Amino acid sequence: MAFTPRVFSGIQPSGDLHLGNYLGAIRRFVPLQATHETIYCVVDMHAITVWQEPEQLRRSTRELAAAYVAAGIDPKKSIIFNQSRVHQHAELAWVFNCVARMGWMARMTQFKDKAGKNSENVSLGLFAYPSLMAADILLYKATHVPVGDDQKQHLELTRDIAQKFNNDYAASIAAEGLPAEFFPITEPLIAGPATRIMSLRDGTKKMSKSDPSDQSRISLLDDADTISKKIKRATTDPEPLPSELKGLEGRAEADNLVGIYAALSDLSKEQVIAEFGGKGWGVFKPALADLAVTVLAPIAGEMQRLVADPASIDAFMADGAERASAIAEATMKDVRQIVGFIR
Ligand code: AQP
Repeated sequence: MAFTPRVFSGIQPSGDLHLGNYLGAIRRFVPLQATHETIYCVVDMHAITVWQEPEQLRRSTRELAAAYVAAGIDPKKSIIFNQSRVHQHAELAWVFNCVARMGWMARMTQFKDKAGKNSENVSLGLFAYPSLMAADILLYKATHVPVGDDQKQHLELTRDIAQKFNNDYAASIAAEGLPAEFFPITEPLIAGPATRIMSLRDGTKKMSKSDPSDQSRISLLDDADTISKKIKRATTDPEPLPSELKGLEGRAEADNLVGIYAALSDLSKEQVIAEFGGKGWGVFKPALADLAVTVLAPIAGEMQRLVADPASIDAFMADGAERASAIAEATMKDVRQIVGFIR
């Protein structure tokens, strides 16, 4: 069956947004508005899988909505809303908890990374997180999900859940006169030079909101001076940049900085190497710092302007939640029938 080309993606309001979130996700959301129906969610229910101070969660939720708009997402064209406002996310997640298998969930590497040695003491929500993520996506029958590379495994799980639901309930889906492929098998959109931005301090760790070192990431609200300092202090090796792409192999930090330059300038890594090959860090780092400031400063300025007026953010998120609810309820109405719930 032909599904409407529809994009869904979400980011957690769980800390300072960073360059990885921007290049791996938000920046790539913007052009999709021209080709797809687009739904961009602030996934506050995912955020509370680890402890969040309530006031801080409200602030981060508005800040993330502001970042979407500041980066170029139009709240009239796209649907922007916070997840907890559309109760069908929780409702469908419960159904999916009963479709997904414990073994599938136990294989999720992000859970293993986040729980670490403490897996007996983390929330049940953190374990069930990928099932809620599947509900976020499939509630809207999204055909495409732009995400960073770290989310690839969760997207595969979403596809498995959709497939199993379609199979397990095939007879009921048919009895309701609904298409056999009730949920789509969603495609991830993971492409470009910035699918996994690494920490500025350690090229083997991804840049992350939860890294204890502020020097490991560039935050979207960092000022020009802070951005420049963080880039100049970024860990690198002593060699100059190679003149061919394969010279970046085994040089994680160099590869990361070249990837960041490429993504910020909409160039390929080959083009960046063609320009800077043979040059030292004393040339490349200041050029990267200037580029990062040129791209990020206007976004930070616009975010600050928007967060100064929380009522206007709440207004466009309320409008987004209303539009999201209409789609979500249509899906849930069918799901309740398919599963056998009486309403
Ligand atoms: N380092 C990254 N490089 C590229 N993309 C990234 N994303 C996150 N980090 C990078 C992408 O940003 C989107 C939102 O991520 P999220 O907030 O839902 O959760 P996350 O992936 O767990 O992000 P963080 O910032 O690293 O948070 P913590 O520290 O809480 O784990 C996703 O599309 C993600 O791929």
